[in-house]
Amino acid sequence: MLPSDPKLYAILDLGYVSATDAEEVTRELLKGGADLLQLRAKGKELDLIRDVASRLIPLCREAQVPFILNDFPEMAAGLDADGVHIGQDDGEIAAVRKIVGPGKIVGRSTHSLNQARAALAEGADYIGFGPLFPTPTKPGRPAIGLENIPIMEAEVGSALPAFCIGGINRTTLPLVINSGARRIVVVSDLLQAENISEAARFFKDSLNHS
Ligand code: 3NM
Repeated sequence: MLPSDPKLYAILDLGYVSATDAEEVTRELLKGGADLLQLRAKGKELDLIRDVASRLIPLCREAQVPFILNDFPEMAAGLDADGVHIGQDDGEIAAVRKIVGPGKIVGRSTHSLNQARAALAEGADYIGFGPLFPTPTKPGRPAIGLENIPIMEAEVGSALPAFCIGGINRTTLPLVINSGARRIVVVSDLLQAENISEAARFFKDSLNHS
């Protein structure tokens, strides 16, 4: 189940963190107040992804933070992950939900207002909305900017948790919050922080006080 008012969604991206460091970094993210944790491992071997996921799930469970796997609904089901995150080209929510099973979280990336509306209509549990800014974590995807955040929050974010994503860091955060974002996903700024738990705490506190 999703937490009632999630603010900070952290992604453990194996493009930034080695499989060896995954548990330590996850502990830091959880300590800093991440409300959801996703494992993202583009282009990695399935066995490696399964191994890392199986080591992170108990940590998340102990912290009562949902563990979400990026892609691979079958693997998510097999590992009893709390949910799965899919992109625009990964099929229908209902089909994915059938694979991961009842009570599991299914989230969708959206890159425009219309995609956000469509994800709500088809029954996503939450959405990502971005990238707000160009970001090396997802190269080649055009930034959608900040101006549609209030419309997205009013139309979609009032019905399900909507996480703004893409290029959000401790410098851009005030701009993002002032544009109306209530929930965010952060990848590189957290994973590259000198003190990951303190950085996470900074994002979380800023969102809580906004
Ligand atoms: N998805 P960072 S942007 C994984 O817009 C991802 O759907 C995006 O990483 C989307 O916090 C993105 O390092 C990368 O910019 C976010």
